[in-house]
Amino acid sequence: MQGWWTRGGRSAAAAARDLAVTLAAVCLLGAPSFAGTLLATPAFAVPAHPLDPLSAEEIAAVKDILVRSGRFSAQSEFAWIQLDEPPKAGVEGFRPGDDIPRKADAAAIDYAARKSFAVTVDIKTARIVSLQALDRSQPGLIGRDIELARDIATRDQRILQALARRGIPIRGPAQSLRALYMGVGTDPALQHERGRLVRVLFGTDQDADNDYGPILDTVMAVVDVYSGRVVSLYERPGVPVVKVPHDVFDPNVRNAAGARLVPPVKVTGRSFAVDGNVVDWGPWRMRFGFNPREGLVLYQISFEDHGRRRPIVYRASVSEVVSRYGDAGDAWRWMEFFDESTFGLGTLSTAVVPGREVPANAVTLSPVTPSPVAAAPDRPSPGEPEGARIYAYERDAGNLLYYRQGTRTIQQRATELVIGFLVPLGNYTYRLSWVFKQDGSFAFEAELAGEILTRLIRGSACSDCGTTAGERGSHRDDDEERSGTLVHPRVVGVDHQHWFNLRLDFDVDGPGNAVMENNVRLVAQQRPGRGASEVPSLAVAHTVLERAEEAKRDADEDASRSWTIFNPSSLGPTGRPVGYAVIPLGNTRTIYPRSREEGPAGFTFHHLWVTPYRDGELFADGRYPNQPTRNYADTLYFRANTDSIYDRDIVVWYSLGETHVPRPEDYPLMPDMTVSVLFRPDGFFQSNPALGSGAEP
Ligand SMILES: [Cu+2]
Repeated sequence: MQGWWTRGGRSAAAAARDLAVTLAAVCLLGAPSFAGTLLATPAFAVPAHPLDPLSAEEIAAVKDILVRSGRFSAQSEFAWIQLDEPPKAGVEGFRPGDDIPRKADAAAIDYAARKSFAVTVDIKTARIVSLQALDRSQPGLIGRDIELARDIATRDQRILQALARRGIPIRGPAQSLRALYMGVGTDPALQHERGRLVRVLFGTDQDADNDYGPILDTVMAVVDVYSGRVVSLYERPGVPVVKVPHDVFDPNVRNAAGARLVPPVKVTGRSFAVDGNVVDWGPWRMRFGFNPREGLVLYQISFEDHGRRRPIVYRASVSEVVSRYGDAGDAWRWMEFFDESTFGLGTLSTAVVPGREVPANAVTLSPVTPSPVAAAPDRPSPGEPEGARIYAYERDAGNLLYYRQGTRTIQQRATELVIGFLVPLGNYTYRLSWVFKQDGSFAFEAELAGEILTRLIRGSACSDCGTTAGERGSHRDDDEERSGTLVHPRVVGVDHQHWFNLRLDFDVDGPGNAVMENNVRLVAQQRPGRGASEVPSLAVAHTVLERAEEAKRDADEDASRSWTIFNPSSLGPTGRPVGYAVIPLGNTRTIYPRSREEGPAGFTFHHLWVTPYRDGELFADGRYPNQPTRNYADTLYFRANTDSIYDRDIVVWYSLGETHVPRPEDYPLMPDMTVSVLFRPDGFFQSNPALGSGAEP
C-alpha cells in the first residue's frame, strides 16, 4: 500500500541485484524435501508448458532483442517484462511435445527520448512484433524513477527551504530521505503535463530508524523524472512538527517488557507435491506462475472427482490493489496507492523464511522475478540471489466433518493448503494467499500488516470522546481530528480503505459458463386455520445475469446474497447445473466519488463484475492506469457493456474492500488484519466431496 520510501523500499541497486539473479539462471523450486515428486532439474530452464513463466535466459533474450532493435537509447529501462500468455484455446489444447509459442510483453521507458512504449517481443524469432507509443500514459514506477525523484527533490532549493522552515533539515542528495513516492493519480491540474511524474511527500521524522513517522502534510511536490524538474510545489501553513514515539525498532516504544508472550504452536508435515510448476494436493491440482505486476498467478485449477479431473478456474490472480485515504485535506486528497500497477506486487515481493513469515512446515518456491533491465551495458551489477517468493503450506482448519450419535462419532479434522506470497509495500506488508479446502471450496485471503499512516495535530486529548464517555447526542469529528482517530496524543491515524480486485477466469466443467445471483427472502406467511399466526418462511430468488452491464452487483448481507457461476451444459443428477458460488465474507462500499467511476478506481464501485473472456484483459484497471489520460477506457466500467455473459467463456472480477478506521491499538504497529472471500461448490459435486474422509474411530 503505501508507496515507497527510499530507504525502506527497494533501491535501484536491489533491482540490479534481481536482474543479476535472473540472468544467473536461477531458480526454481525447491524445497529440500516434501511428499511426492522432487525435482532434479530447474523448472524454468526450458519451458515445458505454454504458461511457464519467462526463464532467466528468455528475459536476457528479451533485453538483447530490445537493445539490438536500435529503437531505444542507452538511457532506457525495460520493465514489467512478463510472458505474453498465449490464447487460451492454444493452451487448453496443448500436449507435451507441441510447439510452445514464447512472447514477452514489456514496457520500454526511454529517459533520453522522454517516451515510453508498450512492446511485445517474439523470443523465438527474436523480433519485436508490436511497438506502441504510450503517449501520456506512463508505465508504473520503477526503482530508477524513485532514485531520480529523490535526487530532484533533494537538489531543489525551494523544497529544502520549505522543509527547513518546518525544522526538517535535509543536507542535499547525499542524505537518505524519508519520503513517500507515488503516482500522481487523476489530477486535472496535471493534464497538460507530458512528463513522467512522481508525487513526493515527506516524513516529519528524518532521524528515527523507523521510516513511517507522521506524514508532513504541509509540503508536497510533483516532479518530472524525464525533465528533472519540480513540476509543482505545494506549501501550506500547518501544525508545527513535534517528535512523537513511533519508532517500532525501539523496544521501549514497543513496550517489549509489558507483553506476556505466548509461543507460536508448531505445525509439522506436508502432503502436497510440487512438480515443475504444478502443485498437487489431494484431489486439487493447479499450475502456478509469477510475474512482476501480479506476483503469483494460479492456472488451471481443477479437482479430481471420482476419477475425473474437472476444471474449475483457468486463471486466478490479483488484478489490482488500491489503498485510498479518506481525508479531504490538501495533501491527503492525493493519497492513493495503486500498488499493483504502480509498483508491482511481484517486483516488490520478498523472500519468506519457514518458521518466520510462514509456518515452519512451509515449502518455499523461487520463481524468476524479472526486475527492470537497463539498456546500458554498465548496469546492472552482480549481486546475491533472492528467492523464496512463493510459499505453500498446510494448516489445521478445525473440523471438516463431525457427527455424533450416542457414543458413536464420525469425524475428520480439516486441513487447508495455503499458497501465496508476501509483498512489503512501504508502511504496509500484504500477505496474499489462495486457500484450498477439502470440501471443494477455496478462498482468497489478504493479510494486512504494518503501520498506519498518520499526521500531527495540535491537540493531545480526544475532542469527541466526551460523547462516548456519557454525554448525550451524536458526535462529529472536529477539524483537527477529521477523517481519523487520535491514536496517540498529537497523532491522528487517517481513515482509509484497502481494495483488492481478484480476476477469476472460471471454467466450471469447461468454458461455457453463466452467472446467477441468489437472494434469500425472509418472508412471514400467514398460517390459516385455528390459532392463525405468522410463521417464518424462507425463499431464494435466483436471477440469471444476461449481460455484462447487468452484472455489476454488490454484496447484500440482509439477503445472504451470493453469485453462482454455473455451466448450463453440465447438469448434476437432479438436473441442476454444476456451479461454484462467490460468498462474500464482509466487504465495504467505495469512498470514491462518482466522478472516478469510469477510471482506474472504478472497479471499487461494485463487488462483482462479470465480463466475456477477451484475450489480454487481465487487469480491472487496464494495462497502463498510471497517469491515465482523460479518455482512458481500459477499465471494467467500459468492458461491462451489452455483450452476453450467458453460456460462454466469462471472467469474474471480485472487488474486496476493507474500511480501516484506525484504533489506538493500531499504533505504532498494527496487529495483522485479514480480509477474505470464499468460492464454494454449489451443486458442483453430487454430495459432500469430503465424505469419504470421515472416519469412525
Ligand atoms: Cu489500513
